[in-house]
Amino acid sequence: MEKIITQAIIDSYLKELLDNVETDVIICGAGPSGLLCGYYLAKEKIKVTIFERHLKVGGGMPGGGIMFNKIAFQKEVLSILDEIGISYTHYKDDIYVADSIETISCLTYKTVKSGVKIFNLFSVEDVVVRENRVCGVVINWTAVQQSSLHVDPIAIISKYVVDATGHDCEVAKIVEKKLGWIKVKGEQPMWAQRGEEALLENTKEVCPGLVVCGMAANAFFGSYRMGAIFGGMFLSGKKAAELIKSKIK
Ligand code: 48F
Repeated sequence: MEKIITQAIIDSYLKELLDNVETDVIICGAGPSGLLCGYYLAKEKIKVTIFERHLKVGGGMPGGGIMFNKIAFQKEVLSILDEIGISYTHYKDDIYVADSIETISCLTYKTVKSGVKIFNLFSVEDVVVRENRVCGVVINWTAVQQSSLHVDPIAIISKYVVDATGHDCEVAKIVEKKLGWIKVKGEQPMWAQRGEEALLENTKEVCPGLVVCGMAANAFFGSYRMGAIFGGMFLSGKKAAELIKSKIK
């Protein structure tokens, strides 16, 4: 039995990894914006592969605000919550509250079931380029990175790369540092209203082949942070998907 268990794990994992060596869209980071972006793309039959650095998916969402596992949403995203199957209650004015564990569970379920392949424990450490276009990423095991082992990475090829790495905007920073094609301004302090308003506008293709979404988009354009309100993250993930869909199809 042990032998079959081992064979089953290795065989099925390697098949999936091989199947994702070339994909339509690579999303870097399985936080709320990256997951939702993946969900809307996969719904359109676009092949999506997510690489997530950590063991768990969800980024900053499960932690809620200061580990109180509640998160806030605005009225305008209730239709997305309904589509994903997330329950919520009205709190005050146009603010609604949801359980962060339920939210990330429902979102992960919908994303995976829509056909997105998530590889956890992989860190994106570089991009692949051709001429003036980003056309893939370079990945290595997070454990290799953390232990500073000298182990060469592998490359994954795609039509589009999405930087959904959150506050650190890591993929865009690699492009800035190595190629100088773009400038990452860096995130501003907290101003929830302004941060949320800016997020949709900031969700865009910042150089050929690279789209920023979620907090990475605000960090890229030097906009404000907003704390444990997630309407902007959802709208940003959806917009990134629509943008890529219009280019691919
Ligand atoms: O930080 P994160 O949740 O990003 P987001 O989708 O959402 C932001 C909110 O959680 C919150 C907020 C709400 O208003 O401001 O912060 O923009 O998720 C980012 C994910 O990317 C992973 C990281 O582990 C996290 O799960 N990540 C970061 N860098 C890399 C990465 C990398 N180089 N390779 C792979 N994954």
